[in-house]
Amino acid sequence: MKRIVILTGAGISKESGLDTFRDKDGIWSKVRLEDVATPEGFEADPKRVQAFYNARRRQLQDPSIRPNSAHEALAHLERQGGHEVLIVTQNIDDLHERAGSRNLIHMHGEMLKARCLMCGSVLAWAEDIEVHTPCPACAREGGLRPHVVWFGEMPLGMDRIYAELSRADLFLSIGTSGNVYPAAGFVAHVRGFGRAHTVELNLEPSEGASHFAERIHGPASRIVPDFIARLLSEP
Ligand code: BV8
Repeated sequence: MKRIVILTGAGISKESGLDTFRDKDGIWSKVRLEDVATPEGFEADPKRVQAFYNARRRQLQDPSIRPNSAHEALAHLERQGGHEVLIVTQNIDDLHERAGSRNLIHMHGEMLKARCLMCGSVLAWAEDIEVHTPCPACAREGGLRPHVVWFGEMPLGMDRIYAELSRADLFLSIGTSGNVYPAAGFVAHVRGFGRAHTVELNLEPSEGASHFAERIHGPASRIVPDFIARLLSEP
């Protein structure tokens, strides 16, 4: 039985039809992250930020957007029960859940949840959020925002993540460019304990590729199922 911690990023959802951030046609090539993924951007122009997330929330619920074989392989690994599996995702989509993964931390929040700045409620949310949409819990207006972690904000679940990283026997990093911290620092954190095997599975070498003991490059929908099959065939 191995303790396996799996970090995922936008690359695992690319073949499901969701854009990545830093690829040439990625999200940050179309809109400035400072304008739509920072508290300052939200303060300056909440309407623009709500519109940015409303469009992505609607797209995520389009029937054409479905988990791909990489999400499914990770859910199978967890269900198969031979190993302890935790997915730490930077993604705010729900494709891991829809593939069947349960032991999952959304460290950058979730597109299908809203948070009220007035009463602190975190609510499941599938519709658009407008600037004056009232909070269903406290009925006040003007305080609803996407339950998403912006730059400069504290990622979610950090204590549990670091605890699991310190116990890991195997650390996989799938579909992430290794640009955003603290997620990009997880591999160095794990290696500091001198125990876990570390594997990068990505379309191309990430910023942090040199930190990984093993690097497998190619589309996630192919290399992830192959890797999981190999892992499950080991004694
Ligand atoms: C924090 C919101 C303190 C949700 C995101 C100066 C000032 C202020 C802060 C900083 C600073 N300098 C550094 C920082 C820290 C900052 C940071 O790292 N900035 C970077 C840009 C330098 N980080 C923060 O502010 C974080 N908070 O630090 O708080 C703290 C620190 C430690 C402990 C506690 C507290 C908060 C970061 C979260 C920001 N929110 N998104 C949303 O709108 O989605 S970040 C955004 O980037 C997404 O969450 C995304 O997931 C994340 C990472 O991107 P990737 O997932 O890697 O996507 P990317 O496009 O980059 O790469 C895709 C990869 O997939 C590529 O490598 C590609 O080759 C590959 N790929 C493509 N296709 C495929 C594929 N792979 C396989 N198959 C394919 N088919």
